[in-house]
Amino acid sequence: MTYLLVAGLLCLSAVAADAQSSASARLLAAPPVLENLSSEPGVVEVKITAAPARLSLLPGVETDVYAYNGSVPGPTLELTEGDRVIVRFRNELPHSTTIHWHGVHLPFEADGSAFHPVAPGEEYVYEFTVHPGTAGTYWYHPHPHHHTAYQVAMGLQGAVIVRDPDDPLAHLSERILFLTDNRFTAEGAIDFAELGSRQARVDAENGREGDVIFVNGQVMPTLEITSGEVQRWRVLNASSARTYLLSLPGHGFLHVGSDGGLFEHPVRTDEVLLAAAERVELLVRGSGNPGDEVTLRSLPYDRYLPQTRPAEWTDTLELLTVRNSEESATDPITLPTTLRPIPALDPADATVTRPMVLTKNRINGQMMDMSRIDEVTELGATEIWEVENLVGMDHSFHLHGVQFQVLDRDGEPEAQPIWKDIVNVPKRSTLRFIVRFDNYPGKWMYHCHILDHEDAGMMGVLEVRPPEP
Ligand SMILES: [Cu+2]
Repeated sequence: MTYLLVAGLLCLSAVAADAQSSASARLLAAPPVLENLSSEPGVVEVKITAAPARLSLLPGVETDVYAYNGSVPGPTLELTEGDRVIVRFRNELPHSTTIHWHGVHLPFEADGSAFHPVAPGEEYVYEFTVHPGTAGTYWYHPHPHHHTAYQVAMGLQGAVIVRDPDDPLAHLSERILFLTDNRFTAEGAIDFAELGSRQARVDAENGREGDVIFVNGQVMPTLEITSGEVQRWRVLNASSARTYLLSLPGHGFLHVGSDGGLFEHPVRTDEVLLAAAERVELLVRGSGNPGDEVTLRSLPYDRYLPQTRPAEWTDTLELLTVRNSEESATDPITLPTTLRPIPALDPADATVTRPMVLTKNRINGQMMDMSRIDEVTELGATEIWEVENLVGMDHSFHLHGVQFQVLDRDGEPEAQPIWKDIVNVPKRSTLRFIVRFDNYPGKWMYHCHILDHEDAGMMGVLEVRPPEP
């Protein structure tokens, strides 16, 4: 058994190495964009079908996948603040599924959580209006009870971009970097650990990580930049569990946005941590001579328990080649120092501090029960949530339907208010965020976004009730 496992691992690495070496400087391509079927101004109407497909994820190999409209990753939903959105969804999978609009502020019935499953062969219409002030980078993925990790690994995920009509960075050229990882058998099938195997136990503990890293579905593509040009990168971590510590040697980043859109003030940094489901907006300036190349990397980051920490965790992963184009240098661009005002939510307005204690597959000692309401609040309430990770590995915390502002981490105040919907809570640490439950009553899930943990029950339900008459 041990021998077979070892042989299996060797095969996996060979597949990964193959994918890397045959990538040979393919230019980065953005995922397709969903076609707007409405001609009415301010209305975006799209059709999405989830169905089995056979696609070439790795060069020269066909793989059975699940795909949104036949592509992995799925097509990008492009929206503008104020848009009325109608998504006509059809489930042609052999399982129940949903589409969850991760981070988008919308009605409970449109959230696509496990409370609204769509059976095989059925259709569901998601309808919502995009709130002003919510321009940012979001994504969509399935959220069926207990089966999210499997369906995401099979290929179901896509980007959502919400634009501000007065975007202060609209003049910059933009790239989506949609990060996923996956694992394949020697035959090129998506590889899931055998039930009861050591790998299955490692996946359950760490969350399933893959040894092939994709950017927009491509392995190690090349992105071109002109010397002096400033590009805006929207980086989405759509991986089930993997955390990336992004670095672009010799360049650095101007970090301008997070899950819920732009910061008030840009932050210069050399490294950006991106846990599963988080998004960042980064500005990158081209420098050097035509043909110069530099690699976007993910540096080692220890989010693991010592018992299941992968031997390769100290490896630096290569994600993307950034190559200076042959075009002549562009004139330097000046960037605004204030991107937009972000009013800080006031802790004095909070009516309650809600403890959220994270342990293995549990929140506040409980595993998810769809028939239980764990927390109750009133529409319009402002609350502080204190998320404490008691264990020796990082977990994340995602709250559906709203954006929140982190107040402090282990007592250390945040430098500026930032809109987020998912936050990494490092091992044995505590962070507090402040949130206001505006507009939408309903049952909102909160959970760890390591998908295997979510599926195993690391999730709870907050009911937001209309005020008593
Ligand atoms: Cu977790």
